[in-house]
Amino acid sequence: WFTECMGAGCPIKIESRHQLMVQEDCPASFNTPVSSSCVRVSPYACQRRTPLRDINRIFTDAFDIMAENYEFWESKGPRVAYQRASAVLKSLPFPIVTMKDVEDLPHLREEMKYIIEEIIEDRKSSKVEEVRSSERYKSFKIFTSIFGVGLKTTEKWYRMGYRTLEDITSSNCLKFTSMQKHGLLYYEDIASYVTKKEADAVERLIKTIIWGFVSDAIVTVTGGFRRGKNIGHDVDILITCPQKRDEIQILHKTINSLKKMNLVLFHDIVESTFDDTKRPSRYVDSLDHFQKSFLILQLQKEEENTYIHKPNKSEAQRSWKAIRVDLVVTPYEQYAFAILGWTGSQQFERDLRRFASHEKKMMLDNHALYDKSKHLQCCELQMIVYEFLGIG
Ligand code: DCT
Ligand code: MG
Repeated sequence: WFTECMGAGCPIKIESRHQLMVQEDCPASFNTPVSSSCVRVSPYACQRRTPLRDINRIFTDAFDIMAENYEFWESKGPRVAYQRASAVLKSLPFPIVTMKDVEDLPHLREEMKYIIEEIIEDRKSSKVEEVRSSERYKSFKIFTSIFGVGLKTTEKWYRMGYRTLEDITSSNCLKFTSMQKHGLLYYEDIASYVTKKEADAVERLIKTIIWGFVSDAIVTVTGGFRRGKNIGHDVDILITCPQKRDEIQILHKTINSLKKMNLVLFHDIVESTFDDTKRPSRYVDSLDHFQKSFLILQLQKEEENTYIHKPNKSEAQRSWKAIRVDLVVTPYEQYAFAILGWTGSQQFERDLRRFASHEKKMMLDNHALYDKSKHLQCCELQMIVYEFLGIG
């Protein structure tokens, strides 16, 4: 039902989330190279088309490293600025060749243009190389990639003098949470990519289990795979059912079934913290309040499984691979908003919320769309369509 809603007398079909984006004025095709002079780039990611293949990766990788490093220093302003600039470059349908190509782009600060200039001239930026080779960045990159390890723990370990994964695993004085223990146990598998084929296998498994006890449940793979990516770091799955009594039990039942099949290597359930009186959050990066489970599943390898990456040592020896899966259960009436919020990318979501707030005087989160001028009234899905297409 998410894909169809009724307009003024005629049904509006939403084939994909991309229809919510407003097309650029320039009729440029994204398959054919176009010049920078005919492209107008919106400051909002939700008004831009972003091709899956990033033709300016040499620049966006550099900006992503800068953003990550600022995140490691908990400098939110510069982190968001670099993420935003990186997203702008990812949307470009032409390769950056000269500085003229970037002169009119939004969100590009002088220091960022300097990095672009360095890369155009030398294929690399001294500032980015300095960050990339710094001991702190390298250690933070490793520690934060462990499932269950956030910035606070990373900071603590770094201050204690730990630098490498081996330092952590061989330490006698560190205490780990259960999540971290499992993160370390399956580190190589989790740090490597989940392929589309593996995501499809997880989707089939979860659907078979769920439809075994709730035949009308809706199960959708979201995140990067819904955007058409071929690889990801996890599989994000949204679940809902029309009957409230089914919704309440569905997550626990699913995990029990997975356990009976001996497929659960780790799981953690976070119960819903949904409180209607405390919403919406004005913070564009705020998390949602759905019931969810963070899992590590043991996925049996298929015979014909072809790796798009080199299998790591432990992965090559086993008949299974550890896969990170997020299961999220949403109330039926909030499902459309949850899908919108969980499809990503992170920058798309952030800008969608900023766009709603700054341009439409509304507030959007993963639960609803609120009209600020009408005492935070919850709206219907079709309102999203009308508002964002500007046809209300
Ligand atoms: N999300 C968000 N804000 C965040 C993190 C996530 O809005 N700070 C949304 C967008 C994507 C979705 O949740 C799932 O998150 P991830 O799995 O982290 O992102 P992804 O795009 O699926 O990336 P990957 O392909 O690496 O899994
Ligand atoms: Mg994901």
